Amino acid sequence: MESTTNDTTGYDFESVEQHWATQWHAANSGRAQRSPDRPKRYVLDMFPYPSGETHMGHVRNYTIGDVLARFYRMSGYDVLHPVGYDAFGLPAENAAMRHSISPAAWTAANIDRFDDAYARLGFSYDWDRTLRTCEPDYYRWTQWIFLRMFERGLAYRKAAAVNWCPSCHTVLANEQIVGGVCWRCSSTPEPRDLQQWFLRITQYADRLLDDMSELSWSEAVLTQQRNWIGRSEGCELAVPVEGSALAIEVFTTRPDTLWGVTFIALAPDHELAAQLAAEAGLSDAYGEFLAATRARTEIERLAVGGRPRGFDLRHTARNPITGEAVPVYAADYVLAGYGTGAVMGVPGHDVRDLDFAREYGIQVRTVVRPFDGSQPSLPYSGEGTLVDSGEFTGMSTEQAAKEIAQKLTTRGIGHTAVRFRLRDWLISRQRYWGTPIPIVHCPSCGPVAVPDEQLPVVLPEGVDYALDDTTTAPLAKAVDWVNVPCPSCGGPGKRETDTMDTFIDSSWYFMRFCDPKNTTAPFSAEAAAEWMPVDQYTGGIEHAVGHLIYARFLTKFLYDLDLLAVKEPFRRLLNQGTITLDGRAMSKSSGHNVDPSGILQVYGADALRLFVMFIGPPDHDYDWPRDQVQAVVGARRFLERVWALATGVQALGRSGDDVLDPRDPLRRTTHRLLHRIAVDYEEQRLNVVVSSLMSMQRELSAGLRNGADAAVLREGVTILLSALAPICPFVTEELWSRLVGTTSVHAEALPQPDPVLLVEQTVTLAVQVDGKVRERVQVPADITADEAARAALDAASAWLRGVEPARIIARPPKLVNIVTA
Ligand code: ANZ
Ligand code: ZN
Repeated sequence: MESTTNDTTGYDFESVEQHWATQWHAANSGRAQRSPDRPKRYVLDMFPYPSGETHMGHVRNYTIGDVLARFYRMSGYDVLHPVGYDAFGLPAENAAMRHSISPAAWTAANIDRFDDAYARLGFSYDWDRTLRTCEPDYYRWTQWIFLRMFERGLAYRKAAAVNWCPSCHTVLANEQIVGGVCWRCSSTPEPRDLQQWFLRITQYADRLLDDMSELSWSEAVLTQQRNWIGRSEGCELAVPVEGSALAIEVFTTRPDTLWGVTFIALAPDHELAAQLAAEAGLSDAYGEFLAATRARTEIERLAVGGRPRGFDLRHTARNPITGEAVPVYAADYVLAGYGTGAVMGVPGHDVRDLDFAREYGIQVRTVVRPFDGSQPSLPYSGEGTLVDSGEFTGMSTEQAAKEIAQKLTTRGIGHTAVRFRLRDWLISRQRYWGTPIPIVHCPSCGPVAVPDEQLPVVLPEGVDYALDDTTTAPLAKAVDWVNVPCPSCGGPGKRETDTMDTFIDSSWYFMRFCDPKNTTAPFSAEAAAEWMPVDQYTGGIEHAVGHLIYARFLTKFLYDLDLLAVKEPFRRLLNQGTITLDGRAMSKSSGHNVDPSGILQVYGADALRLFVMFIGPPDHDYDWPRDQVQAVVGARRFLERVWALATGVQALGRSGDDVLDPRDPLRRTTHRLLHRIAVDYEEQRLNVVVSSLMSMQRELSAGLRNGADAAVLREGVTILLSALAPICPFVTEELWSRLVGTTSVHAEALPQPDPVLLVEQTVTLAVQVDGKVRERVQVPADITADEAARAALDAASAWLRGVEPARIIARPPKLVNIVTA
């Protein structure tokens, strides 16, 4: 490869970066290829959503991924490092309405800009594998996967009370409601009763939980997933209703509190509730209560300390263990979709039951006391000893729970049960810019799958996607597209007009990257076997429960279809910290933003990459300095010093015989730093890598000034360029081409440190106590004063007998004197 100029003085990053970016792009130098004899690493960043401009968060995220990909390539791995675009979604549609261009055109224009920016930043993607989820040759396979689920009953349609976001004008999945509001626009969702499509992720709840043991993810993310899946072990028991043949099934995790039950509560939507109301002649009033309940979202209804609303059903139920009669209510804090949709109310020990009991004047009992026997303040939900609980009085809660469950089972009125908090995934969206759901509704056959050979169901163009105030999807207005014969009976059918949640598109893209041009399947099992799983996945913590659960679910489903040999998609996960400005998240729309393109223009891509790696551990947040010029200028200066060093060493010329002295101190320093750098890359301490590279440059530059051996300097600079190459690909390539020639630094293996040079030299340290030599210990020759003092204190502990030293005089590495008086 040819270098740009022969200029050995000035570092002109602009021409260097332009030159190499063009060359790499033309050669697609990031191309991924598998060779049977080499290990692989699949390095992936959560792919971008192509809105407006790239921002600093993108730069950091994608630089981390690129640095790791380049490091693995130089460490002997076959690397797959692809990029694509999560190109469907609401923002495109909203922006398109504002600027009156089509969402497709708006998206395509953004993608072009992103591509340019990424090439400019030197990201070493395999550009032949790029994909866009909004293109028919991608979403055809999203539809194909949906149909495989539909055939297996894993995709189904049902009427449900769902959360409607009035400003996004679509329903939301549970995962898209964060802190009670819409994840995207922060509006409060409204409940609506709608026919919607769901994916039966609940069928995978156990596996999603169990397989977490295979994952090298942060405990924070694993905990969030565990809580989201929410496995509860408890007991289901039948509570008979008096004067009726009916029994209410309740689910409880605390059978030990059965003596504290003072009411039974049904979810308002529970069918028994309406039935009991009817029996009591209260149907009209109940209808009103139900309507009022439905006007509140689950989030409002579940708020602790809120005012739960109930309806007295004028019935009593019999506690199956104590035989006591208790009133039956419908209560809006009881959810139809969890457990059995009915609870036994224990206000003494459950916070929401207590809120409810206070509201309705229901008796509150204490049946558990802390182990110390004290009177607890209520509700008391901790462990303890049972009181006023018949034959179980005096028993521990744990023991009683077991024995009572046992008793219920033998009497045939209950059994142990496991319940999950996870709900099925609501995937239909009433918006235009998404993957069409490949279903035709037929008045006689019901929902019918579009046959595979008719895929893709192409999203029609020219649709009026302006929003009205109904919940009807824009596609309903595309009459010609909607009306089609039923694939099954040939009668008049209508296409499904909802589109899919874009989180489906992003739940399988990483598998498509293995085989992006496949026209007969989403990907071949062989191609997936070559690259899956993703070895290193990088992206924001905000995806801890949405995307990462969905992606795990689809992976398991495709595993079940025998398309994949792995059950988990992402082996190692890195959640990069967020970049803020004045402590607030950056946002383009409010102008509270740092635009990378300005920095790129002034300092170049290498300096920006170096800076974002240097700012701190990849998983830590970082507040962007107001005085960003000063900050990035430091990175730039370092590169200028590397440039001066390399060109200075080049000017020394070849020294003839390159015999390298294994005892040369400068060599020892470079090799030791190289050793540390390799370890820190592998452990993703990228900011520490940068500091080591800076030390290496300082040592070598000092060597150059002080007339160190030319061969040693040459070797040192080669090491520095190789080790810096993953972070600053342009300047290292340029200097490499000048100094070493012929090859690309990025195609080279990272040099191995010479083990001989790593062996620590040790010396004998004399340890004095009050001027008398008491001990001698072996210590590293380069021990610091602090380390020497610590080693001395350890060695002399028998002489000190716990006396605090008054002073320690350290003369490393030979002598430490501990003064006691
Ligand atoms: C009696 C009891 C006594 C309860 C006590 C708790 C404490 P987790 O652990 O989250 O699974 N529950 C059951 N089904 C419900 C529903 N559909 N809507 C609202 N709450 C429901 O919660 C299980 C507990 O949540 C169950 O145990 C039940 O209250 C309540 F001292 O039963 B418990
Ligand atoms: Zn039909």
